[in-house]
This record gives sequence, structure tokens and C-alpha cells, in this order.
Amino acid sequence: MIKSALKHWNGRTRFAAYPCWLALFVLASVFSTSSYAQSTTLQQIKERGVVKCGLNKGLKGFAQPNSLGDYSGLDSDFCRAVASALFDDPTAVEFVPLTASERFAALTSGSIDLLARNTTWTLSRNIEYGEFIGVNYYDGQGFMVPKRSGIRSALELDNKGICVIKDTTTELNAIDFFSVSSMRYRPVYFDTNAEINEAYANGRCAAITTDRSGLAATRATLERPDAHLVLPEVISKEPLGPMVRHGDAGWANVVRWTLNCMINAEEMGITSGNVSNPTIDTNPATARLLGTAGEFGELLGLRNSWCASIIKHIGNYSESYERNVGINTALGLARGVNKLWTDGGLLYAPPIR
Ligand SMILES: N[C@@H](CCC(=O)N[C@@H](CS)C(=O)NCC(=O)O)C(=O)O
Repeated sequence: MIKSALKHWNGRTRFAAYPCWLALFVLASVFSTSSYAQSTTLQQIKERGVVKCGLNKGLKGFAQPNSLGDYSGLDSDFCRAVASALFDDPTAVEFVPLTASERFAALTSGSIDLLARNTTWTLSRNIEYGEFIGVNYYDGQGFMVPKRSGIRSALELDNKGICVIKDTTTELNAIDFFSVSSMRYRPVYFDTNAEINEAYANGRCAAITTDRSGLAATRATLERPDAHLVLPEVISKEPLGPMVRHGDAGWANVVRWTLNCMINAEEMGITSGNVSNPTIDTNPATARLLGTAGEFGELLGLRNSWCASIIKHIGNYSESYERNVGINTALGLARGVNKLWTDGGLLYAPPIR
């Protein structure tokens, strides 16, 4: 198109070529305004100096506040990872605790910059509320019962009281499951984990249903975890992932590549322990990840050492997983499908190049 436009420029058809130039100009301006580092959200956060991150009010392993209101967990780690990418400072986060019912309005209204709250990626949420940037925990829904109930299968829950949190995929999956299993469904609804755990502990329902990671978390907070059993059935797919609002691709990229950085770092053996070691093996892919080769941070509107900052402060995916939900924690969750693809799991991050 440029060649033909130039040809016309020199000839009598100069005027006729005008629309062509106009089109080029329009295209160029469209590309420059939607270009990589242009993000209003990113700009606002840089000016504000903190990332506003929506997370669970209290879910052990994912977002658990201590007495000072300081959070630990896989999701709060993710908030801190984004802050590290932006500011090289994992504390540059304002945590915004949200119930399941509050979470999407908080995102769409702009009161948070990102939502990292054990939220399942579904089609309707993707269309109505925002962009899922990836999956930070592949989960599925299950049931937990007191062992002494004698219940050993979810198919024995006909007409039994089921504790469930409102405005969740949990609520919808349970309806499907009881219907296809030709069982009567008797839900008892709650807003928060604190309420549901208390109700379950007090025998207000025969079983509690939620994501299996959530069941492990609840079990760990009960007085005698061993007295409770997570039933074998997995009744749904719950890909849990962070979300951002629609309409700011630059910001979505920053959040998406934060997760990709942590997964790629695990694959390359880069940890919080060796990331700052100057003698670290720098093959070309490692150098791109650490920002010593290429300008990938700049493409995102960040420093080139953005990913090195994440690993330095938070660690790679495996470090965050093992610290918060892994086999040696109270939740005791084996990596399972959350292993890297190279180990037979589902975690597969696109390359930094
Ligand atoms: N992943 C599901 C369930 C999310 C969910 O809210 N789960 C409950 C149980 S694990 C929860 O986090 N409750 C905590 C609270 O609101 O206090 C979804 O996205 O709808």
C-alpha cells in the first residue's frame, strides 16, 4: 500500500491517493494509542504508588489475614507479585477484602485494579465482568462431611442439608449435580467462610460444598481436621484466576505476564534464593526473564527487571504454592494438575521473547 501510494503521489493521481494516506494516518494513530505501554490503569497505579487488589476476606492458603490485617496466601502473593513488578516493592498493595457477592461490582466500578479472589473463570463472568488473565490454581468442586456421619460418597446426600456460599459457581454446580444424580437438593446459604464454617461445625448441615482447595482450607481451621472427610467426587472444573476490567489491554498484559513470569521461572529453576546470584546460569531464555537481555519490561511499560523483582520478593510459582497450600502446609494439597506441563501437569506459560 505504501509503494502504490508513493507511486500515485508523483503522478497526476495525487489527489486520488489522499484517502490512502488518510487511512495510513488513521491506522498509525490507532496503533500508537493502543500500543504496548499505554495503559490508563497502569498510569494511575504508578501515580498512586499502590495496587488495589481485591481478595478473599479469609480463606486459609489463599488470602488469610493476621491480627494486623496483613494477608498471606496464594492470592495475596499474587497481589504482591504485581506490586513487585511495578514498584520492586511487595508492600505497595492495598488489600481490599471482598465477599463472593461483592467481588465483581468492586472490579467493574473501579474500586480495585485487579481481583485475585479464588474466582472461577466462566464464559458469562468473562463477558459481563472482565478479563481472566490466566489460571493460578486449577480446582474442582467437592463435598466435605463429618466422618462420624458414615457418608462416604456424594451420592448419599439426597435431601441432606448442604452448606453453600451465595453468588458462586458452587451454588450453580450443586444444582446441576443434584439434578443429574436425581437427588433432592436442600441448600443452606451463607455469605462468608466464617459463617459457613461455624454452621457446619454446629451441625446445621450434613455437608459443606465448595472448591476442593476451599474444603482443605476449611478442614484445616476446624477443631479436629481428622474428623472430617472430603468425599471422592469432583463435580466441576474450577479454573481459579485473577481478573482485570475490560478495556485496558496494557494493564491486562502486566497482570497476565506477572503470572507467566512466576510459572516460567519455576520451569527455568529460578528461585528467590538464586535470582540475585550474579553467577546464575544465564542462558538466553533466563537472561530475557531476568531482564539482562532484551527490553521486555519496557514493552509492558515496566522496568526490564520486573520479573526478577517478582521472583526476588515472592518467589516462583512453586515457592508460592508450597508456602501457602502445598503438601507441608495445613491445607496439605499435592501439586496434582497444578504441576508444570513438563511434569505432566497443566501449567504452561507462553515464553518471554
Ligand atoms: N470459585 C468459586 C467459589 C468462590 C468462593 O467464594 N468460595 C467460597 C468458599 S471457598 C469463599 O471463598 N468464601 C469466602 C468468604 O467469602 O468468606 C467462584 O468463583 O464462584
